[in-house]
Amino acid sequence: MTRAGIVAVVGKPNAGKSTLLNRIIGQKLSITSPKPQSTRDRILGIHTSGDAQLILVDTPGLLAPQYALQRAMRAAALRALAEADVIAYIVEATEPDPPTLAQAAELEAPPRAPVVTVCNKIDALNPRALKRRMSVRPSDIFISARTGEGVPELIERLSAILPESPFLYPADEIGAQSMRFFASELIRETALEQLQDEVPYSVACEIEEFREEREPVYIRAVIYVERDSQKGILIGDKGARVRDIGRAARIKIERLVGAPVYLDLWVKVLPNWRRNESSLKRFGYTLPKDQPS
Ligand SMILES: Nc1nc2c(ncn2[C@@H]2O[C@H](COP(=O)(O)OP(=O)(O)OP(=O)(O)O)[C@@H](O)[C@H]2O)c(=O)[nH]1
Ligand SMILES: [Mg+2]
Repeated sequence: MTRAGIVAVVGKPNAGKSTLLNRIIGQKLSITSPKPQSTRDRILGIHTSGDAQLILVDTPGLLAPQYALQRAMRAAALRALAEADVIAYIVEATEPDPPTLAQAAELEAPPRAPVVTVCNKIDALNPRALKRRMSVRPSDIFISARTGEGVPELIERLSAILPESPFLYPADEIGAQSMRFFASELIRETALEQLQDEVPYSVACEIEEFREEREPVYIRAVIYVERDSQKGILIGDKGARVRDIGRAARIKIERLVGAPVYLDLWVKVLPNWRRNESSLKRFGYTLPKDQPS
């Protein structure tokens, strides 16, 4: 008898959802950043061990949307909640009194699937504070996605709740998205690392060409920003900034594809793309049907 199903990983921005997905999968599939709102769409990670297969769905942080991209992000999180067999709701150990999932997601009705509340970042608490926290929230699972502490117990708890089912993916599969997608995400992550203030939020990345028949793998990618001034920042003095981003992103992509990569990186402006429905579609974000953009 095997168990398999979808585990939605949800929570407020920056709670450590993507770090947890990567920790469970044992490979970097989802980009992470100290800056909130790094994940913009659902990221699938598959973990098979023993007789259980967890199809983990990392999601954008739950927030009240203010523009079209954030509406698409919220919709992605809500879709994952609706499709889940189990929900892992991630809260931060350093947040004294975290809201319930229904409050954080502003849900009208509680979600259908059972919710496991996961208290992450326990490495950031001293032992006394952690003990106190455990005594006031005894049904939470306490973990550190950063160190891995508590993660095996979490996997066990989630596996036990999954429905009986044959495996839904081959047991050796860990992801379901394309190399193109991962490459564009790694470029965006690098931009998040190297840019400040509002600029990283205005970044989208599009892969125009991805040729892997020969080495080095050739990738032509464009970083889009919303304004000319941002383009100037991205390019930097004599192109230094975009060169640095390209170099750091190339190393990450090489690790992923396991081959040398030539990354041909460009910067272009697509005015106000975050507020524009057709631009969002072009970058692969899906808006909810019944809402205006
Ligand atoms: N100390 C500590 N930091 C952590 C832990 N897990 C994640 N972080 C840090 O928290 C920050 C946010 O992590 P992410 O995994 O990107 O968080 P997220 O919930 O996916 O964020 P969004 O995608 O923006 O909603 C990063 O700087 C992580 O390194 C943890 O267990 N302990
Ligand atoms: Mg994330």
